[in-house]
Amino acid sequence: MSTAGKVIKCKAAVLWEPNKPFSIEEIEVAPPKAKEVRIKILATGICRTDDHVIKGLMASRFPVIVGHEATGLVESIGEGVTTVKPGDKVIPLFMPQCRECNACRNPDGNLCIKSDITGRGVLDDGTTRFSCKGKPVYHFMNTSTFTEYTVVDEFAVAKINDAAPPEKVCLIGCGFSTGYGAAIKTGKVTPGSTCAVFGLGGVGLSVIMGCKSAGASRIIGIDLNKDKFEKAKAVGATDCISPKDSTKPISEVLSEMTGNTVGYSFEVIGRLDTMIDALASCHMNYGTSVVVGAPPSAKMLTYDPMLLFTGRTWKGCIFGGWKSRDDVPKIVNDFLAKKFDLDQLITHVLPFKKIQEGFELLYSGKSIRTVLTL
Ligand code: COD
Ligand code: ZN
Repeated sequence: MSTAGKVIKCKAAVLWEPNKPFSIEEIEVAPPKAKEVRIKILATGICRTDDHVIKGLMASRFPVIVGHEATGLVESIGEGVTTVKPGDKVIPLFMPQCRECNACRNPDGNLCIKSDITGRGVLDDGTTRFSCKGKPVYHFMNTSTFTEYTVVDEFAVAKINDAAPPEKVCLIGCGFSTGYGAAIKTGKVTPGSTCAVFGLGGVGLSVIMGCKSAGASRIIGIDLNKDKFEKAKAVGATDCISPKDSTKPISEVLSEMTGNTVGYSFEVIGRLDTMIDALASCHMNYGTSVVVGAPPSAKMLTYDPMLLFTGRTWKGCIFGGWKSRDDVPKIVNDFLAKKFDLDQLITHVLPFKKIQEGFELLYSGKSIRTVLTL
């Protein structure tokens, strides 16, 4: 029996207030209105940003359904939707692409004006499609994927190849693309170049995969935790070093190791000191340094402007700089063409009801990515 046009009752992980565990509830999901899409979620990854909402570090209205890295199937569409149809395999997009704002119209832009970075928690028409126990439940970053069904605006969903395995390509919705794009799209790493990647978590590993795929001949991973080195080498790092192993500044260590040839450096930790270290580590004249890690909010940094005066380029990116609706389907096809491997990033797969266990794995540092299947 078709569910189109009807309210769907299903299970969702609801956060009623900050600093409380998820509560698996029966919720009601209203049908999609005009230019909206209702999606049955198949698999969803756990990202640190979801935890920022739990901890109250990121603005959000409560109760809320978080989760923003997923694969699903279109269940039904609202009036006027033309880019997806029921049955399509899709990835919801926390960074939308409306194709009309200045960032969308600029060939180099991707920070769409429709992205919900301020935590409005509603769809484009200003209302929510979720309710629980008679109360409205808010959306999260245009996506809300910790639920069996969600509703998104058409500008925040991309149709992907039907052959894509949902429990793997969900990572293309956030973590993987953020790192991979930082190297390929934002840094524009060139063949034969030398790259330095600061921070070897899941996003740093994805940066390494991007550098490798762009043809870098030397990729140096930097992390305080040497347990991270094995996997970094497995995904393409040629060398790994710990800043603790030398009394010299890390930029000097890298310069000596490479004969002063680091063309590209990436900060994938989210710390002010390592942002400066990464900048100083790329070549003083032709080097490019990319800030991937989200900086701590309301913190300023001081740096020697000579670092830039000599010619370096310092840039940052969100979602790797990709234009989400255009690029996500292509990245999925590149995965299917075996241009990179996502298995190295997925350390745990759990049923959706074990979501709390998935977050415990994140806190303990035991997981790179946990994927929940529905
Ligand atoms: N020097 C060297 N290594 C360090 C240091 C240091 N001073 N401090 C920590 N590290 C290492 C840790 O040992 C760890 O291995 C690594 O840095 C960080 O890895 P994780 O596993 O904590 O984190 P990731 O890879 O999952 O993500 C890290 C980011 C900073 C990239 C992430 O939190 C982030 O800010 N993402 C970008 C923001 C964004 O695009 N948001 C949009 C939606 S998510
Ligand atoms: Zn994320």
